[in-house]
Amino acid sequence: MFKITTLLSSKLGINTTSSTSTTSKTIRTFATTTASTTTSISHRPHPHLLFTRARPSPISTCSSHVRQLERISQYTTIMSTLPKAQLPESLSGLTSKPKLHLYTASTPNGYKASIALEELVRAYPDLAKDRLSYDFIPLSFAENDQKKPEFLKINPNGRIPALVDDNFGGHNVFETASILIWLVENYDPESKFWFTDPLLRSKALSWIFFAHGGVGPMQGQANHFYRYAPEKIPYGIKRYQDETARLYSVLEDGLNSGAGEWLVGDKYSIADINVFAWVRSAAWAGVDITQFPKLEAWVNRIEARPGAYAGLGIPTRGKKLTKEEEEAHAKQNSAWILAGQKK
Ligand SMILES: N[C@@H](CCC(=O)N[C@@H](CS)C(=O)NCC(=O)O)C(=O)O
Repeated sequence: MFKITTLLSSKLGINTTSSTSTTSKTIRTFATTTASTTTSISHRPHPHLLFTRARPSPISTCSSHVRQLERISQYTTIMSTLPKAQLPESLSGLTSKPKLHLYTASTPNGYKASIALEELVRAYPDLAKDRLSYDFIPLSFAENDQKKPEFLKINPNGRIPALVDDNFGGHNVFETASILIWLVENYDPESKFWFTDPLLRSKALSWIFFAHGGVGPMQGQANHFYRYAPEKIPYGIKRYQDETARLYSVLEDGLNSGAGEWLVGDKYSIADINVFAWVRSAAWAGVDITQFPKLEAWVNRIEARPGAYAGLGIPTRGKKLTKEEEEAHAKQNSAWILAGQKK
């Protein structure tokens, strides 16, 4: 096994510093890779990531082992070190292999994608049995999963969420707004969450870009200075909280100027989903949402939707924290956030 380990290391660039038992798991034949359809399913990112053709190296002094490996299989699967994929509850009866794979975590950006998927699954139950079927891979920031090489091939930015679509040969999509647009363009045939009218679609894109470039980054910075920064810098905290509140006031005006219920037209769309997950976490950033009554009512309206509720449980549902729990949570997060900044 040691020789095979060394061989894998030199031929395929695999880190083989793990124990022999772990290493034995890294060698699997393509043919024996199976998918279970229970709620925890075998993690199978798209083929180009994990299947590496085992080929003899011209510099190998171990050619007999190369041949031995090739006899085991034409392909060698490198066991992913990412967590296993899981089926969402909404697809618990699914018997076929899910087509979409969402890499995510329980954060506002992660929830955007899971809410969109859960809304679509409910809107198109037949599609959800096939092309729209999905599983999710819960990445751990504490384990730095989002920076692992196999994930960086899916999202070179090393952040969640990211989507792999087997309906399109394992096509990878990253950046939340891009994921939402991909989903409605490909899995919303009746435009239940999107717009066929070019003017409404343009309006929706305006709100999507506004939130993607404004609310997410600014509220993220408010979170950082208010919750995670090693020193409390009043200027930084105020700057980003004020800017987040200002952006909320723009959303409030947006709701006032339309029919009042949704950001675009008279329809709940991905323009709403794209910013909702951030606005509902206003308190974590220290921003008081009660200053914006329309926006607060809009949050409550979306939270009451079964699809949004289900999406907020993927991968896990947050719970209301006490002051002490909030501090402990912030401390735990700041450890990986600050460590990550050094890279
Ligand atoms: N602009 C990106 C932002 C993604 C993002 O910042 N994700 C955060 C979680 S909300 C993340 O993965 N953080 C991990 C890290 O910074 O290492 C998007 O919209 O997808």
